[in-house]
Amino acid sequence: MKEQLEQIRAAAKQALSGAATGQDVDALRVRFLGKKGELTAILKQMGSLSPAERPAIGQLANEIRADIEQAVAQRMRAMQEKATAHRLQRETVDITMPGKVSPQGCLHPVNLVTEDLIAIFQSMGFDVVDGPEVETEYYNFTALNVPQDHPARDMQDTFFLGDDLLLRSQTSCAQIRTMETRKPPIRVICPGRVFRADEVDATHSPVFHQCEGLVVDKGITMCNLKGVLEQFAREIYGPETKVRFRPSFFPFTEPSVEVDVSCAECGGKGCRVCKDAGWIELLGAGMVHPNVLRACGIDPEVYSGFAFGIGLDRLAITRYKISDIRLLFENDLRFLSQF
Ligand code: 2U9
Repeated sequence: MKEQLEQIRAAAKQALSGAATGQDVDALRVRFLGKKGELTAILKQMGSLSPAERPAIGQLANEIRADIEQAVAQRMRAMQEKATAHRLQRETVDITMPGKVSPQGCLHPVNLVTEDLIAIFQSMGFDVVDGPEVETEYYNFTALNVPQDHPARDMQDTFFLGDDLLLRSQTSCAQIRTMETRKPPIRVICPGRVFRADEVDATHSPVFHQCEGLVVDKGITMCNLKGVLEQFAREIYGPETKVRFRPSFFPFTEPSVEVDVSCAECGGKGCRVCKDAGWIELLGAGMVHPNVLRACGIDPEVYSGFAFGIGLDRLAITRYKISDIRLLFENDLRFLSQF
C-alpha cells in the first residue's frame, strides 16, 4: 500500500508537470484528490490493514495528499502568472509615441462679439429673444412706424420673397413680437442676421448681423438709455470711455440719436483710428415712438421705452482690426482659424 501511495504521488507530479491549461490542472486535482479519486480509493482500503500498520500509512497518505495539493496550487499559480505576463506584454503601450492632434474649432469673430454683448446685457437684466428671418411687411415696417412711401420699403433696399414676405432688414421685428406677447417691464436684446439689398464692398454686405435692444416700463427716459449705453461702452472699451449723443432720425424712435464713444486708441485726442475726430460712431438709438408702442397694444401715456441698434460685423472688424467685411463671409479657414 505504501508503494501504491508513492506511485500516486509520482504519477500526480508527472501529470501536473505536463498540464497545459488551468482546466487540465483542475481535472488532475479531481482525478487524484477528488471523492472518487485515486488517493481516496486507496484510503478506502485502509480497513484491510492491521491496526499496527494503519497509523504509518494514514500519516503517509495525509502527507501525500498535502504534497499533491501543494503541487496543484503551485502549478495553477505558475499558469496564472504566465497568463498575466502574456497579457501585460500584449497590452503594452508605448507612451513615447507622439499623440494624434485633432484640429480644434474656434468661434467666428461675429459670434465672439455677440457672446460678449449677450453677457454684458444679461448682467444688466436683459433677456435674449429671437425671431424669424422671413417676415411680413407689417412686422418689418408698418408696426415700426415706417411710412408706406419710405425709401427703405423699396425693392432696391429690401429682399422681397413674395407679395407680403421679405427677409427682415432689422431684428426689430422680433421685438415687436415680444411686445405683443409680454407685458412691461420689458428688457430684451435681439442679436441676429438681417438682409439688405446692398452692393458688396469692403464695408457692406447684403447679409449682416445686428443686435437691437429694447426697454419698456413706466418712467423710462433718455437718462436710462444713456446710462445703459455708457455701461455697455465701458465694458467693451474700458472704464474711461465717454459716450455722446448726436441728434438723428429713425421712424421708430423719437427723439433719435447717433451714439459715439471716445476713441479707445487715443483717449479722445485724435488719431488715425478715429480720423482725428477723437470719437467713433458706435450705434443708433432713441426713445420708442408712441406709434410703435400703440401698435403693440402698449399705452404710450402710461409706458415709455428706449431702443438701440448696433451693427455686429462692424463691431467685429474694428475690434479685431479686420480690413474688409467680406473676410467675415468668405469662410476661408486660414482667416477664421486665427480667432
Ligand atoms: C423697436 C423699436 C425701435 C432699434 C434701433 C437703430 C436705432 C439703429 C442701426 C445700427 C447699425 C442698424 O445695423 S445697423 O445698420 N440701428 O441705428 N436701431 S434705434 O430701434 C427699435 C427697435 C425695436 C420695437
